[in-house]
Amino acid sequence: MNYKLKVTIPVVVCGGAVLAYYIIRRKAAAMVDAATIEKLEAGFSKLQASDSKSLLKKYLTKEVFDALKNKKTSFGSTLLDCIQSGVENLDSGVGIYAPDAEAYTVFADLFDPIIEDYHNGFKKTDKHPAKNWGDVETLGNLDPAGEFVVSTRVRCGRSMEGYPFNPCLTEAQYKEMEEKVATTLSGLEAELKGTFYPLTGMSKETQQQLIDDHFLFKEGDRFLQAANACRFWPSGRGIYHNENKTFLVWCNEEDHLRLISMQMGGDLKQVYKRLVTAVNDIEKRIPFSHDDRLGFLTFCPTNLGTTVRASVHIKLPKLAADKAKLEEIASKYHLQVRGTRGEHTEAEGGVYDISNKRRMGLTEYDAVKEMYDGIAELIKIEKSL
Ligand code: ADP
Ligand code: CIR
Repeated sequence: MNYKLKVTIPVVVCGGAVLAYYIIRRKAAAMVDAATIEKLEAGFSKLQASDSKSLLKKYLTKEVFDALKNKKTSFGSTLLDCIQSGVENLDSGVGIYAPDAEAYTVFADLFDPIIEDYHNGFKKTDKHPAKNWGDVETLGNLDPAGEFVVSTRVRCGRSMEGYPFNPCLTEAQYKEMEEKVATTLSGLEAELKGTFYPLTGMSKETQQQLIDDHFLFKEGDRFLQAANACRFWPSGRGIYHNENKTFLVWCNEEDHLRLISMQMGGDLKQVYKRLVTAVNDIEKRIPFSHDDRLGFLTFCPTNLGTTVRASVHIKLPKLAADKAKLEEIASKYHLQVRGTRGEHTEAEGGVYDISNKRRMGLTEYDAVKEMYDGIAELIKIEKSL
């Protein structure tokens, strides 16, 4: 037997086995495991049997479910990661989150119709416009006499390039991101100058006071928890704010960053101007994830695009005497009504949080203007009653 043959045969046999092993492993990694499929089937049946009013229930048809149940993103996220919040919380309005940015493409058959429904007809063939904050000077004070508007707030969300969303982050990444955010924000100046306060180590009293004063995100949101967005809490979570708490940044709650400008009264121009200055400055210091079609990328599809939610805390006692009527009129102006402590809460002392609903398919300026014009109309109606 010649020497060459003796060596080649085992190498070929061995090489084939290794190749087969890797092919099987890659297939296994690309396949959704049996336990996940079982949970998906159970979740789908639960949703179907329920009277949930969520967009998830509306658009997760049997056809869409079957087309998506075996798919995975390269992060290993499945349809279950997208829908589990809406399955566990049947009172969800939307019921779906993107565990990583790729989910918007892999599970597009479900995300696209939900996006279209929520953002007033933003179709899968549509492209979100380029960022445009517009002319801040053209906005004014919504309620100069201070009769209706208690406070005004404009926020936007940002995801840091190079990091997935909450369900895929490791604890080390959470800490690294918090460190980057704290260091970067320490460079802000003038009115934006402030301090970063990590949630880790914050006293329960301080935390509760910040929540009660509407500055800090709440803890234990069941919609986020079910979406796997609260792992390692409070690691990597925190809040930055300037001295008089008119400019704030949330770190690693629902989104990597929430940039917020707020103050008492109805001076939307001042609030918006402060936010625009801050975002322009921070964008020079941190690269953010942006998609050509979807705009700025966020964990929840309701926040894609501009990510802008401009809101007032407002008292409209006559209009709000009939809550259904208030909601109906608000939706005519593309506005969304929330309770005093935010989404999924009740109004306290007759104070409602009313904001623009859609954030996609229009510019930042137009999203804010939508709230401005709508609130001006609601105040006009309230005065006429
Ligand atoms: P978001 O999606 O904008 O983060 P949430 O509904 O979770 O909003 O509310 C976050 C916090 O912001 C809550 O404490 C809420 O009361 C507060 N908030 C919202 N709008 C206003 C406003 N115009 N004035 C004061 N606080 C506000
Ligand atoms: C829900 O579906 O009700 C929650 N997951 C929150 C969705 C975000 N809501 C919104 O309108 N921006």
